[in-house]
Amino acid sequence: MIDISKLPMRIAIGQVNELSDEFLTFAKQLGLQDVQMNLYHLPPDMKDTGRLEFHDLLRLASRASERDLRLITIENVPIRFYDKIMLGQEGRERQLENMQETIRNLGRVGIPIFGYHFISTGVWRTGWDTPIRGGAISNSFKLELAKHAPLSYDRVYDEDEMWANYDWYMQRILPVAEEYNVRMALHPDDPPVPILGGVPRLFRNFASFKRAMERHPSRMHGLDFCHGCWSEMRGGAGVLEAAEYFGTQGRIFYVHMRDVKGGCDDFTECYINEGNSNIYKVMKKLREVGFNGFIIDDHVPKMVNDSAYGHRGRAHATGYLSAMLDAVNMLTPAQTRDYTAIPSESLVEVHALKSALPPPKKTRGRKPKDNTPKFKIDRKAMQALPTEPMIKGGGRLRFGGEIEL
Ligand SMILES: [Mn+2]
Repeated sequence: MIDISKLPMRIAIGQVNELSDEFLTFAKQLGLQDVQMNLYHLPPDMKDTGRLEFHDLLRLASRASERDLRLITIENVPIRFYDKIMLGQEGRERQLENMQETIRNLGRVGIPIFGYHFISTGVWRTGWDTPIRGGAISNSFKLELAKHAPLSYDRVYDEDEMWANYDWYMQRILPVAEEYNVRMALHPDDPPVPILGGVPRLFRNFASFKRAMERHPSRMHGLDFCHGCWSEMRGGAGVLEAAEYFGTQGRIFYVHMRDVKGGCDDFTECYINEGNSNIYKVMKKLREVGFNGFIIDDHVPKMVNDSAYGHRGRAHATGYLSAMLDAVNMLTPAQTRDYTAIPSESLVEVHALKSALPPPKKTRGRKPKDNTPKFKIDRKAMQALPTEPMIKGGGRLRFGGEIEL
């Protein structure tokens, strides 16, 4: 498997559930090397067995590598793969076996990160056609409208049992992630409010992430730092502190970079450069703390004549983030410590760790070397596999009409 601890902080693209030729070409044209996939919905040509199968993942990884791209992360599986785990219902043992096998399969194929969430009722919005700058289409959330929604399940769940369910899952899945070297990256609840539809939303603030990371302190456990959600949590305040706290500990595995206007009880998703946060300051902070994962856009506004995938909105966001990365790379020295090598037991408070950091290296006048290794699939190993029809390229990109985590 690729040693991702050696990669630089970089921009990637994804939020697709199939690797069409068009998408891969788009990624190449944007000058990127990493692609992420979001399998919140499975594409029709992927077997639905209640888990992600080795052969399906291998085909996906090889499709990317054929274009000299790395399939760096699979984010999400359909909620029905682990809803009983999240809710502590009968049948969770079977789902656990499938999730463990999914992690093993990611490891066997060499996909180093699995993005996950713990939101059995998914992302909530109250407006899906909210006009923003220049008439672009976005989405919005008002708690006032959502709080009277009927129960999502048969009863109201309480926070303690949701934590018990989470702990039960982590205690059983992380040892497999350790064994197979797959990093599990936790996405916040979106929107990060205490409860919706009778189900508490655990990962809605700094304290809950701190608790999750401290109770399950594996090197393979970290954050999918959804900047949009962190911005929703406190109306932008505290984003930098959270990025610093978890980033310094090496626990931010990747970043969803989008922004909103407003706080968790009333917000609208917006263009990347008009939200609560100063994105330059966030990128600078990530670089300063030695973050060396990837950053992708997330949800983007639908621009004039945009595609279902949102190519125009994504080209804008990705171009903006690429330029911002160039700027911070020129102006901000990165720490060079390999944070991923920090043993779990020694994860300590941010200030203690910071004092142990080497001083920033001066990079003025020198171009940083790109040591990015190339990721290739072993074709001999592939030929030895049972033959199954390959995924046909050029399929339609399905995301965009519906919001993903
Ligand atoms: Mn997100």
